[in-house]
Amino acid sequence: MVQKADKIWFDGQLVPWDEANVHVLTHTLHYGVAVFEGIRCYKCTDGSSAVFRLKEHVDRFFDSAKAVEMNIPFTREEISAAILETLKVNRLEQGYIRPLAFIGDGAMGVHPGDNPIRVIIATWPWGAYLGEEALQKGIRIRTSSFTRHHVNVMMTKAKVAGNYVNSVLAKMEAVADGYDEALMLDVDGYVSEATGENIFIVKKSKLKTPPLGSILGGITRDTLITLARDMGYDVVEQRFTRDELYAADEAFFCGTAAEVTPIREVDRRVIGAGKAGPVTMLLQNEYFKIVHGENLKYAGWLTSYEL
Ligand code: PPE
Repeated sequence: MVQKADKIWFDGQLVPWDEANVHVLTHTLHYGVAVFEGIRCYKCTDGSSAVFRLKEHVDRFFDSAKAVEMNIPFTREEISAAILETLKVNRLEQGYIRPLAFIGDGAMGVHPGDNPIRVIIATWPWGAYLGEEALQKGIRIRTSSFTRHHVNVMMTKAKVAGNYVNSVLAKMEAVADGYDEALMLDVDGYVSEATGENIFIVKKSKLKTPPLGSILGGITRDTLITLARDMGYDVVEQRFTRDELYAADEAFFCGTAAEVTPIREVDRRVIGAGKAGPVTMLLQNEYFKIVHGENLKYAGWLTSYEL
């Protein structure tokens, strides 16, 4: 169960958690057109709290809305300020932030007509997405029987609620079969991403991640590409197949929620030494330093707030 906070920001007002409700004829509930973000804030080593890459998340929120022709009735600055306000009112030192824009009730039928575009921002404490142990020991995954969206079937660069039916099906299948997460292939059979994470492989100290085709352009992916290159690693954005993944020295998933999660087994094949790899753990360690404000080189990615 999600841990309740005091308030949810709803169309410009802070309303009590239990009163943040919608009508059952909310258009999005029927047709799935909503856009959302997932953002983390961390308690920093100096005792302050900070949101990680707020600007990039808010920009992607508006880019997603544009892709589905949704006019968010607030500016980027208003949404950013509302996120910080919601964190403060909920006194959240560390956790997760979920902005969501959706189509309200009014007209029914596929065309949303002039139905209002409504926006909420919820926050809650959220620990390790795939469990603390996963971050240390790595996870076991399987290739999904569900294919990732074709780029002309869904707006894959947009974080659209309806896109996630595909993720939910893949995740349920993987968990029911005893795996931690699903690996999704694109329509051509190349490795795409997971249900809520991007993927990297490491071979001979070189990193490879799928290009921006069918995948969500992850902000964590971008963070790790920047970080790895700054640390002197070669990083390429290139398609690869599942057998290349099987033969990798290391593999890991990344995302706001999943952070940097090592993969130790894929489709019953052990990856590398069958535990979190050294490059993966080095990057994970650096990532955690950055989000906790311990690496001033990347301080520009943090937006501090006072509680
Ligand atoms: N791919 C998908 C499909 C995805 O949903 C995410 C984020 C990513 C890649 C990584 O993107 P980024 O967070 O910008 O690095 N998934 C979010 C949703 C998790 C959920 O269960 O809800 C997240 O990590 O917040």
